[in-house]
Amino acid sequence: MKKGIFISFEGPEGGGKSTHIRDLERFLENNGIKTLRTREPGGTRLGEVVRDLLQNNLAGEAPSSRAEVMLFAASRAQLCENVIRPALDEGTWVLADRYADSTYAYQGYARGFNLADLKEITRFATGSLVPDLTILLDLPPEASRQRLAARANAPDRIESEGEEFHLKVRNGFLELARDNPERYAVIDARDSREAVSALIEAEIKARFPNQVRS
Ligand code: Z5A
Repeated sequence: MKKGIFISFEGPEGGGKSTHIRDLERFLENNGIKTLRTREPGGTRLGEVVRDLLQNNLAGEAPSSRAEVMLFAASRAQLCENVIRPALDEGTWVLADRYADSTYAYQGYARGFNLADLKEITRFATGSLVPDLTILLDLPPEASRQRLAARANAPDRIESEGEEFHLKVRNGFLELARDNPERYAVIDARDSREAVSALIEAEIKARFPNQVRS
């Protein structure tokens, strides 16, 4: 039975998901809460191979758009069954660096696949496991590009998509947040790291007052 809390971090690339998950991890651990960080695609041995297939063309050819959907779903299925559910069952809080909403934003709103189909594939892959809270770190494409340009590594296959694609991703996330206001917290990721972390902590305290106090 699920005893832990499941929090996903979503948003355009460079929004600070990894950074703010690390900050939240420290905050929760100071409150005596055990946490586990996951990432997608990846987070299991199988998932990390899928990540290489998706991002670095490990197979020597890019996946077709439909194969891309199924590969993200396969990585998520493995992660849910082998990592996320067992952790939640033992009372650990799971902090996920991307989850199903990324499929809806990237493969749905940006690539154009039908959201109802993607939801059905996700339901099968996850056994209907939905986060308790989704933190959307919202960033306009130009700010995202600037942050990515400051990194040493070359853009991967999906990062290399054009401006229009990334705008659709951002707007897709904002629409998902509007459609699911009880699950989503939207945070302006252009603020400083300290300001964004403080907003996330305030959101967690407000939503889970019995577990988080200080
Ligand atoms: N994808 C998909 O299409 N469908 C799916 O179902 C799933 C994923 C699950 C995974 O990328 C790709 O797969 C992603 C979506 C797609 N592709 N794209 N494009 P990834 O895992 O390799 O990377 P990412 O998720 O796109 O995120 P990232 O590039 O690792 O960025 P981040 O984790 O959000 O940000 P960060 O590394 O914490 O921060 C970036 C920089 O900004 C860094 O220098 C920080 O120091 C700085 N930073 C962070 N926060 C701040 C604030 N608040 N102020 C200033 N600077 C900050």
